[in-house]
Amino acid sequence: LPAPGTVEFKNVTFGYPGAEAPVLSDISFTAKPGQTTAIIGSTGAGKTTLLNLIPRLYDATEGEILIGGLPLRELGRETISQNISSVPQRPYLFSGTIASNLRFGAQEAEEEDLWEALRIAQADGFVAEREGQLESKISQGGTNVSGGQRQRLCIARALAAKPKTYLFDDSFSALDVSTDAKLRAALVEPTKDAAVIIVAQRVSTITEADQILVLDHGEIVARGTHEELLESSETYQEIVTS
Ligand code: DCP
Ligand code: MG
Repeated sequence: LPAPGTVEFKNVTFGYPGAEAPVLSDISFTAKPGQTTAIIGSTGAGKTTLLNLIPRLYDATEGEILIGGLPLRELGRETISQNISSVPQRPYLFSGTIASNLRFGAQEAEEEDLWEALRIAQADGFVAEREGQLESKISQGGTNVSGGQRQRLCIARALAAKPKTYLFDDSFSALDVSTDAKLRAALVEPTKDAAVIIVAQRVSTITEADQILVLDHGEIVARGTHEELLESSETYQEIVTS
């Protein structure tokens, strides 16, 4: 079997229920542990839809998705949530404390583990400044923290769960360029044995990725490293220069 955490798409097609045309067509790729797979493409290309198939928010219409070589459809909800952490495009926080939000996928985590996750996510500074720190209250929907803080708390939550597969949907775009760079540098060590799939808007976020998939109208129109795509893909060149 492929290593745990490996995500394989085999000829996956998906259409939203009731829609005529599929949103994703014949998607095939493998995201391996120890590697970063980046997905880039214009708005509406199907990036979020593709990521959402992995924790089974929807099931593929055709084709197959395998996690660690096992069909996704045969894995239980619990196995999926224990092994895959997803930072959604619109990250959400629950009403409760910062600690309870961070322990969502990691009930057993010690306070020290939570602080470590916050440090990696570049969120320790503002949490330390809040009255009550880890015990400070988050209001319903997380409206008493800023968008960028919410995003970093959700990244910390994903890290605290120590999954084998990380999904980041445009998780770095609300951060300023310098925080984005610091966060991604800090992520290298804790995610080094995991399969990391990143949807990005900024090319600078993904130039180091092991493979980049260029998605256009639900199809992978090019794939390769940043250097390879600069040579081979007009769509990628357009994204880089836009
Ligand atoms: N779509 C839909 N029903 C949904 C979600 C999306 O019909 N519940 C449609 C809208 C788009 C297509 O699917 O035509 C792809 O949407 P995505 O959200 O997957 O697109 P991206 O994530 O690539 O776009 P963005 O960069 O704006 O996040
Ligand atoms: Mg999206």
